[in-house]
Amino acid sequence: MTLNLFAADEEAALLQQQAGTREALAPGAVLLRGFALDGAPALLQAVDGIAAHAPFRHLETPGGQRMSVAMTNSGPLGWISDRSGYRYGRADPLSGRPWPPLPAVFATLARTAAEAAGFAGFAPDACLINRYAPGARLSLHQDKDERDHGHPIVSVSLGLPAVFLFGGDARADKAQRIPLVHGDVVVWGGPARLRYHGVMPLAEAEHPLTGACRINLTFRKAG
Ligand code: MD3
Ligand code: FE
Repeated sequence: MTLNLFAADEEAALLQQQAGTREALAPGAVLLRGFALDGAPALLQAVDGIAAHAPFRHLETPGGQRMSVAMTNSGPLGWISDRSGYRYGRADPLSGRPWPPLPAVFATLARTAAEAAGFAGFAPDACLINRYAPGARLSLHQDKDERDHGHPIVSVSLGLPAVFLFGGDARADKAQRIPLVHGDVVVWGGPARLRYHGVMPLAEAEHPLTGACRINLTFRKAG
């Protein structure tokens, strides 16, 4: 176990050194290593501000399972799941109030990352914020609750590293494993937009900025 933990630290350190590089994962999918590194403290501070008004919570799937990932939202639209299904809504069901507004640092990061990946003019109206504690995972799924799949999704990884699963157009297609570390940004558009994807159970570790957790921001044009 100790050896494994050292190996994980070493891999994360090597990946952090790739900050500033870009990698085409597939047609329409671009990994921008470290794109959010300089902005990360401000992004995390904004997450705290959002969570003070719309706390992280474990949503229930339509099948009645409690999700291991804790979620909240910012922006005019927020993604929710409950016994009646998955959807975007303007109000936080916990408070009945609108979701906290999209902070300027969020909107700017999403727009500049999308532009760097070839999607100029991206103006998200929803940011789903996922919080992973050790053991939390996201099983393979597609993101298709948004109205127009012509818009990309921009994802930002903060805190602990994770192994991302990048599958194909069918659930049974073999998935690539892509390690994502603090500050990495991935833009998913074009033919990659409806690919199956997920996140492996988070390994136990500590990050200097987030402690024992990983935060993922996904920016969407949902409405
Ligand atoms: C590939 N979140 O919130 S972000 C999600 O790390 C979600 O929390 C994961 O999947 C996370 O829906 C992965 C990467 C991601 C997001 C959207 C995609 C990859 C995608 C849409 C299409 C293809
Ligand atoms: Fe997703």
